[in-house]
Amino acid sequence: MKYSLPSTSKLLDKAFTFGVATASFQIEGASESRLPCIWDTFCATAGKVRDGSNGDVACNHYNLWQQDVELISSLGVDAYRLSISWPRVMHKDGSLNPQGVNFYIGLLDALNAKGIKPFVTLYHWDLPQHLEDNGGWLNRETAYLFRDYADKITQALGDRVYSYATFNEPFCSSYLGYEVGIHAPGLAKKSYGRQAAHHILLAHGLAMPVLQKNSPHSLNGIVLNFTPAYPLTDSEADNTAAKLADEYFNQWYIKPLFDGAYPDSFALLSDEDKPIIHDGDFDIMQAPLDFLGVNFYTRTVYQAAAGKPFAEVDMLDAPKTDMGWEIYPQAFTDLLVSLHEKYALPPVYITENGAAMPDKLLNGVVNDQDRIGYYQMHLTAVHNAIEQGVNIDGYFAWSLMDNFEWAEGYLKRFGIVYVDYATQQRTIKNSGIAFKTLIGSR
Ligand code: IFM
Repeated sequence: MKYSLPSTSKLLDKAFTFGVATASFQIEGASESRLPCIWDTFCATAGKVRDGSNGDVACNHYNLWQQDVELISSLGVDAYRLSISWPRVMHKDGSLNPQGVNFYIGLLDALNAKGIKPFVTLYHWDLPQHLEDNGGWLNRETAYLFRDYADKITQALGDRVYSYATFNEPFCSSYLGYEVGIHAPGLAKKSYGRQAAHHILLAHGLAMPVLQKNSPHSLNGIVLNFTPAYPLTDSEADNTAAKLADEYFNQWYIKPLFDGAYPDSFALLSDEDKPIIHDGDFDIMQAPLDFLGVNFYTRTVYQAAAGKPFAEVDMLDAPKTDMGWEIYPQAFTDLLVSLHEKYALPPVYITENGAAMPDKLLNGVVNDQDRIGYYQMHLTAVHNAIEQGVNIDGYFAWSLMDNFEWAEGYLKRFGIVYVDYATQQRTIKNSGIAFKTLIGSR
């Protein structure tokens, strides 16, 4: 079992970075040894998480991290992308929590000892609850508290980190969490989503110089997710709908970082929905990046509709993953090429790509041919983008192992390693074996 790429592909250079990715709340468990976060509260609210589950145990990675490092190493990857839990490493008074910091120091030391480069994300959605109680990302002050957290934790971790990302997917934290409420903290108001996005992008910009000062040798940047928008037909109206959707869901989070402005359709927001922007905010947001992390899973199709700027179309007959997300790898190449054409990008890392599939563990084997097909098509899509001139230096599979999939709880499996939650037994799926073979073949 092996993914195949042209023998001259940049993906087959030893210098290209292959890794696997996770996030703190999704795998760590051990919620009793950290402060509560917004996802603890959300999970405890009836009806918010589909299987009524929470992150109290998850993959018990907090206790099983040593065996997990062996597992990561056994895959032969060059890098491991993890996130730091803010509520694990900081006390309420803003001082560092040595127990939490030591957990990450042990993990980072073990990764480095094995020659695995740590890619660390500082915020993958687990905002301390006491900060949410004070307004969360609607409160401008949270951006400054994030800078302070970034300052303290990066000093404490010293030179152990190969790459820092400030945020994972500002779209999800702001739109899903504050605008439509299907993620924590579960607030649902357009103005909230736009204001939260503004404060998160501000927090990113405030933290970047801190990272460059405290960790000058690491690659410092941000991870954004994109769901490219396609028109249903060639009509001008559908094209306009897709363009507006693209601005609202994708460009909103990248344009301020490179162009120092929101997309033109900002003008379409009512005054009430517009975020409060202070003079100089866009200058802060435009801090130079050492890399851009791109997460890609699927595309969305739009058509024009009466009374609203765009309407999403469900592509009923299209192939889909277990999340119901359309499998459309051409959108990955199109996206990477279009970002390269629109913005002066630094080197790009694909920081997440993968698929949830309805896996079955049978006689110790998960024969996930559907996921293997997904990876094959998307690795090829990345190769094609590189051939068209995009500077891509790495690719991370989402995810190392099955884990807590947010509002879907444990019902959806994204891992290339299967997790039996009753026993915490890990089994490398056939997609993981194929990943290992590809990496080993270089
Ligand atoms: O599991 C998530 C991850 O936390 C962020 N990006 C998308 C993944 C799949 O939904």
